[in-house]
Amino acid sequence: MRILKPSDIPATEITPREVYLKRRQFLAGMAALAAAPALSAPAPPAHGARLAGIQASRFSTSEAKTPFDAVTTYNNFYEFGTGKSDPAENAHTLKTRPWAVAVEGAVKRARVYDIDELLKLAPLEERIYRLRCVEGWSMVIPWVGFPLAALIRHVEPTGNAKFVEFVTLHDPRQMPLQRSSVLDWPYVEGLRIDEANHPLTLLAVGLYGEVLPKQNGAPLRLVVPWKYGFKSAKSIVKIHFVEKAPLTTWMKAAPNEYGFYSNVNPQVDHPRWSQAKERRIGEFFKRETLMFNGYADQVARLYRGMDLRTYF
Ligand SMILES: Nc1nc2c(c(=O)[nH]1)N[C@H]1C(S)=C(S)[C@@H](COP(=O)(O)O)O[C@H]1N2
Ligand SMILES: [Mo]
Repeated sequence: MRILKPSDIPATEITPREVYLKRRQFLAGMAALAAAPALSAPAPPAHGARLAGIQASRFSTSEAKTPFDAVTTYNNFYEFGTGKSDPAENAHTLKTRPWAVAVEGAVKRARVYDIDELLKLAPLEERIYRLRCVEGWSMVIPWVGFPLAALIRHVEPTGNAKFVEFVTLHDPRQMPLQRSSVLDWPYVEGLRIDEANHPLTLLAVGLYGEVLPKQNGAPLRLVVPWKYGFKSAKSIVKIHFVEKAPLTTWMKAAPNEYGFYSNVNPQVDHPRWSQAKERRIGEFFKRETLMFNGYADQVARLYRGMDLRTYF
């Protein structure tokens, strides 16, 4: 996102996925001819355990889903590398059991949850959401999870809980890029309490009916479909209720480029590129980006009276 100069941007970031996959296959084929045992084609994406008892949701889009193999091989998860295929290749070192999530701060019932308790906290739903990355691509992903509001109800926030901070695991033995300073670790994101309580805000534990693949943020990640993808913190170990807006990782990295709200907004450009259009992964022609990523009917009221150029 910020780290790469245009000249450094790998082809995977600016090329439609089919094109680069074909190119990779071609290059792999050439390499195989040159050094047969040394290189092989990339392994197909691994499938996980099926999740049981998933209910459909009225919040799902009917748009065509992005194929499983694209959702699980074209990722942003800088803890495992900055290239789109790095997370799928490297995230196997992440250990997702046992996994504890501390829910703390301005709440009456702070506690540490085991991930398997969280899986039983509320009925699991399938939510087919659009995901719009700030880089200009988008996908449609059938998440499995439950509303964050269900967890918030359990811990009973106090009047001082104005914001919620989400913190990713910090363990350089499991997350190799945390030995580098490419970002200020651990990855931190945040929401205003009303955004966190909004019925669209999801804690995801799966996708395509299966346990969440590691590269997608196993075992627990946030999904906030009307905001740019980077708000959706992966592999969460702490949910912290606070009085002041958390300083997020991307605000620290480039405060003029990434604000706290980060609502998808085709009218407010990133300082270095337009946000008016997006490329849906798997499609050739660009689409118009929709206000609040198409969720304006549900979320515009949260921002009534706010200047979205100031609060970007
Ligand atoms: N911990 C962590 N969470 C993260 C990221 C990251 O680098 N580290 N990348 C973000 C970005 S930029 C996007 S677009 C989404 C991508 O989610 P996906 O790979 O499951 O599609 O994850 C977000 N969550
Ligand atoms: Mo992103």
